[in-house]
Amino acid sequence: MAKKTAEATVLDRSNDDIGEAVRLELYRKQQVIRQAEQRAYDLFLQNLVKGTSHLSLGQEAIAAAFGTAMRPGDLSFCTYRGHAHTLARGVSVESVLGELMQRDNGLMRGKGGSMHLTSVEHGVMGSYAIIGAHLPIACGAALTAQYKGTGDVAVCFFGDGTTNIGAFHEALNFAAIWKLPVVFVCENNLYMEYTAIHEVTAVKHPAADRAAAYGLERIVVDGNDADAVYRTAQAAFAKARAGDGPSLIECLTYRHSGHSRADPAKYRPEGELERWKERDPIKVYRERLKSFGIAESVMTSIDQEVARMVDAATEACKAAPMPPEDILFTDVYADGGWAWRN
Ligand SMILES: Cc1ncc(C[n+]2csc(CCOP(=O)(O)OP(=O)(O)O)c2C)c(N)n1
Ligand SMILES: [Mg+2]
Repeated sequence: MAKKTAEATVLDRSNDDIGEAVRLELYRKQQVIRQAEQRAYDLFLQNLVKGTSHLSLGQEAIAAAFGTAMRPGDLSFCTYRGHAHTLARGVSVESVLGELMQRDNGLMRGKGGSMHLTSVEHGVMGSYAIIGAHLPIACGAALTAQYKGTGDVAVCFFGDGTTNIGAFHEALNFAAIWKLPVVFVCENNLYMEYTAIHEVTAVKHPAADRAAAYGLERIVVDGNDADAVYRTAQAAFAKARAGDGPSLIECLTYRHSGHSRADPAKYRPEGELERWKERDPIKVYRERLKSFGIAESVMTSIDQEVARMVDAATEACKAAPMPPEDILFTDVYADGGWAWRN
């Protein structure tokens, strides 16, 4: 029920199935991702981040909502566009920026860089730069969870273009046959590297329109609305934990920047970016919180607290040393245990 007041439409909070504490967490996570990635871009311009990197500016609601809906033990599988999903599992901004800056305080002491963020401790089971490679791996993690009966769920994030790779179809079929506890999350940001997805795909919704081929429900969600994504994630987790198998979720969204640092994204039609910016997920969510009667000052203080945290993380990374040379020889091979070979 909505009630009109002088300032705004105030929603009846008794209808709020998500609740204020979770809503504020969803808002904060989106701000952390936005501000950390904007800082990563600034540091790149200062030549402090080497190599390329791929930002999720404009796509924050998806990572924030899944990160909030996941519980410890659940396993995330990211692409090279994985800063957001890594931060959403609680990895610190300092660890992520330190990794991008190849410092000793980085998540992997600077050895992985932007495209390979991994933190087993946080359930972040790697970031994969080969398109589609991680979908079968997520199935393997889900099979392990099913076999051991842990109740954990594997969550695999990927882009629209990934749905045209063979591994997508193999993984979907395998997950469906084995009723694996895995949630496939397609972030449809309308573009692959530089090509619009609709120009090279036989169906309008690259993930959702193929779900039926694997006996799965067709799910399309507004990826710029953290509440909508959160509810969809919760339903998929409940299904997976109940032993009812995988879900394939297509989240509609848009990346504000080009594919990577090197891409000015000139291939996009005029006005498209501006239209999507009107539906910026953080702007949408701020309005949502206000409509639930949360004061603007509450959001502003979250923004400021996150800004201070990102500033402190940046300073810590600038002051951190480069890793010592001998780490070149550590963590190179996993022996995997030899015992089973006799
Ligand atoms: C197997 C493979 N082919 C090609 C590439 C080069 N490549 C890197 S990103 C990308 C586009 C992927 O688009 P999408 O899945 O929509 O993800 P987005 O970048 O939009 O998040 C391509 C083709 C690659 N990394 N791996
Ligand atoms: Mg894409």
